[in-house]
Amino acid sequence: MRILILNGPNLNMLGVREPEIYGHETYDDLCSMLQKEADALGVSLEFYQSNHEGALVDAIQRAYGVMDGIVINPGAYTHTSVALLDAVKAVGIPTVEVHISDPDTREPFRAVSYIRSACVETIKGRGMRGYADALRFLCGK
Ligand code: CA2
Repeated sequence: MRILILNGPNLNMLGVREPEIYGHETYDDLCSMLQKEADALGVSLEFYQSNHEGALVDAIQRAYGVMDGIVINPGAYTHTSVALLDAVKAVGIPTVEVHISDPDTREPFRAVSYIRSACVETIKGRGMRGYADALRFLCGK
């Protein structure tokens, strides 16, 4: 089983600022933690992070016919991007939406998620652990 771990804008800044919201762990810490989880589950991961909407759409399209699942934290594009919604619908790959914080309890504009309707599950407010939970969900564990 092959899973794409996709992160959107500013998630490469994890651990650098706003630790009260996003914690102290870095993007590299996140990837290491997920790789260990994947090894235990016997699945193969590919990691990709971009600050650019089109690059994220390209990554979703590249996954077509190659990946069995996608774990995506679209960052701020969650609340704006019809293009990411359409890309996930277009490829038809089971996709889990993850958020480190719980956007529904923050500013009202964060309560809107365009991508949610194309996702098989949404996991929010569990910190980085949410990504591992998403991985296990896709593996049926
Ligand atoms: O809670 C989440 O995971 C979010 O997807 C994170 C996005 C935010 O726009 C969403 O509403 C919720 C922002 C990611 C920015 O990450 C930062 C990391 C360190 C310092 C500043 C921002």
